[in-house]
Amino acid sequence: MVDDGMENSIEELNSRFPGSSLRFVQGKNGLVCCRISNAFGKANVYLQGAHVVSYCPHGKDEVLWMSPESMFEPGRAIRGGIPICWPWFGPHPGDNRFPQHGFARTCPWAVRAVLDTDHSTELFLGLLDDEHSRRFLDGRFDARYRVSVGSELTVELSVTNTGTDPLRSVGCALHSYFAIGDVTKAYVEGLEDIEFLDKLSGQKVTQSGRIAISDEVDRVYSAAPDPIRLIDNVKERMILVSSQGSQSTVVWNPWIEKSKRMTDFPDDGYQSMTCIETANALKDVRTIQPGDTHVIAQTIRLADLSGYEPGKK
Ligand code: TA6
Repeated sequence: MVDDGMENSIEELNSRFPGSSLRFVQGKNGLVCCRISNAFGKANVYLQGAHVVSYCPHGKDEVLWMSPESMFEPGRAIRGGIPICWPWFGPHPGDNRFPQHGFARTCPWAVRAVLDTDHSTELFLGLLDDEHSRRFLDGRFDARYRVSVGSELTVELSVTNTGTDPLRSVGCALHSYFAIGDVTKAYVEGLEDIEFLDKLSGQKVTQSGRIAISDEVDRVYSAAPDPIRLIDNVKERMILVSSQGSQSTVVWNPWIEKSKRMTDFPDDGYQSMTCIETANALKDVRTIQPGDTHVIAQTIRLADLSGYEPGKK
């Protein structure tokens, strides 16, 4: 049941939300997908999980990585694109029977509005608490997700506490998978000198220099500098990531062994992707008081490498 009480058909969605740059279509395995296409670019968003699965600025290559082995099964997380990890990041802090990364990414979100303007096409999705969410989160909420396709892509999650008790220790990650030409020729810049938790060793470390990836990387940095740059020397581009409402950034590449262990992830998938995630993780989890709203957002834009010098701000 989606939050407006209606299971919308494709036809109903297209008649309820007419937009010249946006159409609802049948996606994989019967899941509904919203196709956005305007002068700036294209993006595809599945209603399950409010999941952006593709973003292509006009005339450019795909920005987001999608596993060719992602199942696109109802109720199962899609592997790639921008999963919404909410209302916790990682394993549930209190009950290991709960799904990793929360329940928002496997729920059907409702279409609330669409907006076509001269500078962007915006899709507004919503998720309300229900008997399913109350199995995992004792609280009332109204979650709204805005996907804006313009000269850049912005995804913004606004959560209002509609209950009478605080929503405590709410974690989140806009868990973006970025497509790169060759991970051994890509670098992440912008997190220099920032402390991170190395989830593999459990150690706290300070980042020295830019991030080069030559093994499994699973790190939670204790800041969200603006911008973080993913340098791709094969596609000769950089992906710039800016965050709002976040003071923690996750960088993840599963490398060889973990890639093999994931059933919806090709064994060599680690070579062509890296995740940079705008998060509220570890100490950056948030408490949302009754009536208050927390907003977290990630903005993604492409630039070429002309004039780029390694490490230059
Ligand atoms: O954000 C990195 C991470 O927490 C990794 O530890 C890895 O588990 C990844 O998320 C993917 O998680 P998922 O539940 O989507 O397989």
